[in-house]
Amino acid sequence: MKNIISILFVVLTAGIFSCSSDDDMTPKNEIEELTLLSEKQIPGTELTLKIYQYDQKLMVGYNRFEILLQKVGVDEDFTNATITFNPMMDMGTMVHACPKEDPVVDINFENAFAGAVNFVMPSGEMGSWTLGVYVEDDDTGDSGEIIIPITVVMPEESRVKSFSMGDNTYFVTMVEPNDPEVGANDFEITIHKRESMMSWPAVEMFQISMEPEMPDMGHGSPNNEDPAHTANGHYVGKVNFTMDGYWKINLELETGEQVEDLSFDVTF
Ligand SMILES: [Cu+2]
Repeated sequence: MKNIISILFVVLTAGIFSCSSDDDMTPKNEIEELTLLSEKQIPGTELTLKIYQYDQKLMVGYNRFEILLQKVGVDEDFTNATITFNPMMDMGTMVHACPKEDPVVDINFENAFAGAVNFVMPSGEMGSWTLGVYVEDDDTGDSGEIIIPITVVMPEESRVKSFSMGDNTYFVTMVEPNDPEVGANDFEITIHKRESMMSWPAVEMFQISMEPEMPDMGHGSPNNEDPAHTANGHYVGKVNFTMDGYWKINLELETGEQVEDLSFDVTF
């Protein structure tokens, strides 16, 4: 019976694909294929904004965004602007921000501003998040901000770790692998310092060594590349998963005389 169903499925889907027009063959790099978070006019300016998120849900971790601007009445993307992200969590007795990368015109999509926000805790009873997007029109000098209420959820496996060293608290966020597979995967983390509730600068000073292991099977893997700092607090290397299952990626972060050990779980 199972076989018949799977054959039927193959025949049916083959039918669907053979009937489809060329329109369905558009490459997967259209910005509209991302998830539209909000579309608004920026108060005090002649600009409208569309902001897209990469994943269906915003998560505790590294979230990428793309922004398109247009002048009202002009059917063309506008790029002569400066955009600032203001992520804010209201916890009742206090508010705090989180690490972020302000949007800049990027090569991912033509005329789109690419940015990111590292949410450090989920929305819930503890508090609620908003994402402020402040836009300055560099032609006219006009500026304004929109505040978007958002919901941030916790992923099944944590992608943000924090630790204290000296007087400082640091936040380590796993950016890649996002979609792990057997073989060599890009490995990327960001490191930020909580300077104050509102200021979370990137940190470039760590030397990192990495050792992936399968704790249930008692083995690691060869041919890994320790993450090294590239730019803006991003550290990039390679992690080699020799099989699927539960992996623990052990990291040793070192600066000066101080060392901190932490790990990320990856199951696929
Ligand atoms: Cu909070």
